[in-house]
Amino acid sequence: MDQTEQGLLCLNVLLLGRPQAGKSATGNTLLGSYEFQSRLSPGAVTRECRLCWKTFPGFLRRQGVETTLRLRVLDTPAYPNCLLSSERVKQDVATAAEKVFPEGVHAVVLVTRADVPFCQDDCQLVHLAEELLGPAWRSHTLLVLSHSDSVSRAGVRSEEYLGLASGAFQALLESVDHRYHFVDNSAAWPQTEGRPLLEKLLRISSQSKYSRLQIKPGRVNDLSKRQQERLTHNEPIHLL
Ligand SMILES: Nc1nc2c(ncn2[C@@H]2O[C@H](COP(=O)(O)OP(=O)(O)OP(=O)(O)O)[C@@H](O)[C@H]2O)c(=O)[nH]1
Ligand SMILES: [Mg+2]
Repeated sequence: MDQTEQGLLCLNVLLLGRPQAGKSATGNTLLGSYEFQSRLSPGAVTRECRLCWKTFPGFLRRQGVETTLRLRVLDTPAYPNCLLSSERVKQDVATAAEKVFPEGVHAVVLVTRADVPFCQDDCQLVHLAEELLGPAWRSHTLLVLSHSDSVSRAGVRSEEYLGLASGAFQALLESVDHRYHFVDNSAAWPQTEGRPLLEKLLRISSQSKYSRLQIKPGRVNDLSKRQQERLTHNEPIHLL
């Protein structure tokens, strides 16, 4: 989070998750509007990284000053991916994150589904985050469980539900200091659903003293430099 300008906070968020986990939908919930393409697919909907941003005037008060939040969210292709190689996804994410967040990433959101059992693909995300950002990713990460509406419909409380999850899931939860958040991306009011999620991410950023994660040197190679040229022509969308 930049502290140089009084009355302004920046939050750079990187979304990661396996296919159809609800990454794009979670990005939309964070932004409070439908910006990223999100739909049911037997393949993968998001094929390229895409940045959207939004400004929230007067989102919070800091030291008595009304403060604007400048949120930037980078949506990414699924990892692992049935259409793109793992190396390609890693390179694409590394290139895009380095380009759109030159000052670094404040918070990582690992998206997984609450309505299906945690699986091996989810575990691979740990390696992806570690490889892209180094070991510090853990203190900047929130595990987001999408499809919380299914859990609510089943009449189970979220803590009770998590207690029933596999050992691998518990290990992941422990590795991010038990930071998790259930989200219903199908909610009629994404702004209302997104607010507590945003507040949690701001807390994570503040707890890590507003430090920022950089893409590990060496992750962006010549191949991805070519991809970067392509990204330059893919103008980000300014929402407000
Ligand atoms: N009911 C419900 N549906 C959700 C939720 N989150 C996502 N979905 C649905 O799940 C499907 C996949 O969501 P996406 O946001 O496209 O998932 P993704 O991870 O971006 O998918 P890929 O880009 O294909 O990897 C869509 O039909 C969403 O509407 C949720 O919290 N509740
Ligand atoms: Mg997507």
